[in-house]
Amino acid sequence: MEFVKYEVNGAVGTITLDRPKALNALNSAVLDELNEVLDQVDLDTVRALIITGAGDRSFVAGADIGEMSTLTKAEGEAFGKKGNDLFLKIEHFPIPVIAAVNGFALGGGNELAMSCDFRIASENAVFGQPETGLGITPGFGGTQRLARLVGMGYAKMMVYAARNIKADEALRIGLVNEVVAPEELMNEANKYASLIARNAPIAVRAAKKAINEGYEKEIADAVGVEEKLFGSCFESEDQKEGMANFLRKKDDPQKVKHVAFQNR
Ligand code: CO8
Repeated sequence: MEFVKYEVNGAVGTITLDRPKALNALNSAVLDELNEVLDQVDLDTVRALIITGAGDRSFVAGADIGEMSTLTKAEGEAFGKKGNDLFLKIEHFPIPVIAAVNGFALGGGNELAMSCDFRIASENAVFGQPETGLGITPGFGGTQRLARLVGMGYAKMMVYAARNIKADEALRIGLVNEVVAPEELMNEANKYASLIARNAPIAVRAAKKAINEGYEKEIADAVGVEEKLFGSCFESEDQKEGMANFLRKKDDPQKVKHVAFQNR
């Protein structure tokens, strides 16, 4: 692939968007390649994904402004749908996806980061939705996910004013979970991916589904979603092994600190 690299290390997959001449901006080819890479992830062995940008300046500097500049109304809608379909695929990807934000996360870049399960940023990261300054609205889910993540007030301020914010402000408003030194970013993202990967994969996937599906529902219906997914875990070998391990006597040599879950 020309713009998207994929690397697997144990149970952690890392997707790197690599289009240096445009600060990793998302053109149609990048979106297509990212979609293709997601289809290639081996869900039997990979248990967490990290998405990052190549280089030390930019995660993704937005959708490609050159490509968008001549779109018609219908083409604009179609381009928006292409991004939205892909970002929904990331949001609902069966395993957790972590955004490691290593610089500019503007427009479509911030929208990509927000479609991931959570975000770890380097100190030099910059977040924003500059679209109104370009004569458009955010178009890859920004008007929706930003308000859900940081609340209406900050979302409206960022979108209407098109003012970029630095990592510390993003942390304060809850747009990112953690901010670390640039050289620590991938270590930190890998640390969380590894923590996720050592837990029972069926349970982790069920938890992601429960949080995502329940979030849009009334609480009484939302806990119903959880009940079903919680119940389904009891059909797994990993639940049996995980609980049996806990219940083994303290001095039982068969008891291990972390169960090597089998994904079954
Ligand atoms: N699209 C295309 N090219 C870009 C983009 C982009 N979004 N961002 C940067 N580039 C290119 C520049 O044109 C430049 O190319 P060249 O060297 O050939 O001139 C190269 O990357 C380096 O950029 P700069 O020289 O501008 O670097 P600076 O350090 O001076 O500035 C910035 C860095 C601040 C990131 C600046 O490049 C910038 O403001 N970029 C645009 C950011 C932006 O507005 N992003 C939002 C785009 S709109 C969007 O994402 C909407 C998403 C939904 C679309 C739905 C469609 C229907």
